[in-house]
Amino acid sequence: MPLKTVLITGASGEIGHGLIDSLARQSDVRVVALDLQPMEGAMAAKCHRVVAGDILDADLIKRLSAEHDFDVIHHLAALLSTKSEREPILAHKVNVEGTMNLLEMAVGQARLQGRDVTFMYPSSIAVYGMPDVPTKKKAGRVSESEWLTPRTMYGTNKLYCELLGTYYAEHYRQLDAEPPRGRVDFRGIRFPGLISAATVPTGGTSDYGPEMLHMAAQGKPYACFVREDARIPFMAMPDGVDALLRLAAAPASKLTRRVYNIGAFAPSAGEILDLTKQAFPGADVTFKPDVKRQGIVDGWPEDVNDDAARNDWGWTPAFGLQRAFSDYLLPAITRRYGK
Ligand code: NAD
Ligand code: AKB
Repeated sequence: MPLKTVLITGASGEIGHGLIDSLARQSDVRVVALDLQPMEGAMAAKCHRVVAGDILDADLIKRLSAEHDFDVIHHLAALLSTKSEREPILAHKVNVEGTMNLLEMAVGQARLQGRDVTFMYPSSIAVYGMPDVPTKKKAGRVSESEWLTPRTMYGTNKLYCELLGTYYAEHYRQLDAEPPRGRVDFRGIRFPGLISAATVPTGGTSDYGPEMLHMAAQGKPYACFVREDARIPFMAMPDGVDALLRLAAAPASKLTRRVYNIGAFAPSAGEILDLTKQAFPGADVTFKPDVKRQGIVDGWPEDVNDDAARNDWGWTPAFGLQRAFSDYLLPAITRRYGK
């Protein structure tokens, strides 16, 4: 079987961790991992090659492109929403210029090799922007074309990069005399907040969900920075990774869109605490809303309509809220912290 070469940028992060684990089980795949941060030994051992470097380093990206023919690129490297709001210029550089560097590399490879290169892009519910809580409640499950009025640098970067990727896939150099021999097959997923048992998030705004659980499991106090009734969609990490792999493998003929919502469950912060307390009755969690971070969460939808993903490529999460806790999060987190 011919080997597929898969590039993962941002490979040392939370999704990268889960994705490398899953890809390592596929014997026909070799992973080239790129991240600013070093990768822990056990993860690095699962990769064909690990490169420490910056997606803004155009020479490095050129070198990687000269050394490998990529079949699939999972472009995960980014600054998340809270960090992006604190450093908006850096966020724009990494999230937009970095993505542009990777798209340029992908289109160069596709044209040179005369075949499509699949480009997977993890977008976010942050592309949505509701003006206030009553509107958010009234909107309910938003579909892909609604409320595309993000209120953060991160959400704005994500929405623009969805458009940029679509341009590279469908209209890049549309005035050229000859049609291209290969294209960038850009595919995006608007992820909800992801909750992993193996890693703890940093720099995001949906972090209160996983932080609450990981702190309770360690017997540490946690002050939740949103209100008890704050509600956004969340998902267990294995489902997030599975979605990336499933969409990457879907036949292009089945896809009616380039960017899809996916949903799993949409608990309030209070409901996450209730489940956390069932497992860790001594959990010391208080609600101390930070008005500004709460404002970001209030701008994100309560839930998403993911009918297109279900119809086109068979999206269906393995974990609902109860099962995510009972069968994935609690056993793995309890093992991790030895409580
Ligand atoms: P993460 O913060 O855990 O990982 C991001 C990784 O990118 C980090 O390891 C970081 O070192 C790396 N990185 C940052 N700047 C870089 C640069 N200039 N060059 C190379 N590497 C760089 O984030 P994650 O949760 O793994 O998210 C991965 C992707 O998924 C991001 O694009 C994020 O926006 C998106 N996403 C995540 C969630 C979530 O809840 N985790 C939800 C929606 C979308
Ligand atoms: C964040 O909070 O920034 C991310 C996301 C929902 O995109 N987890």
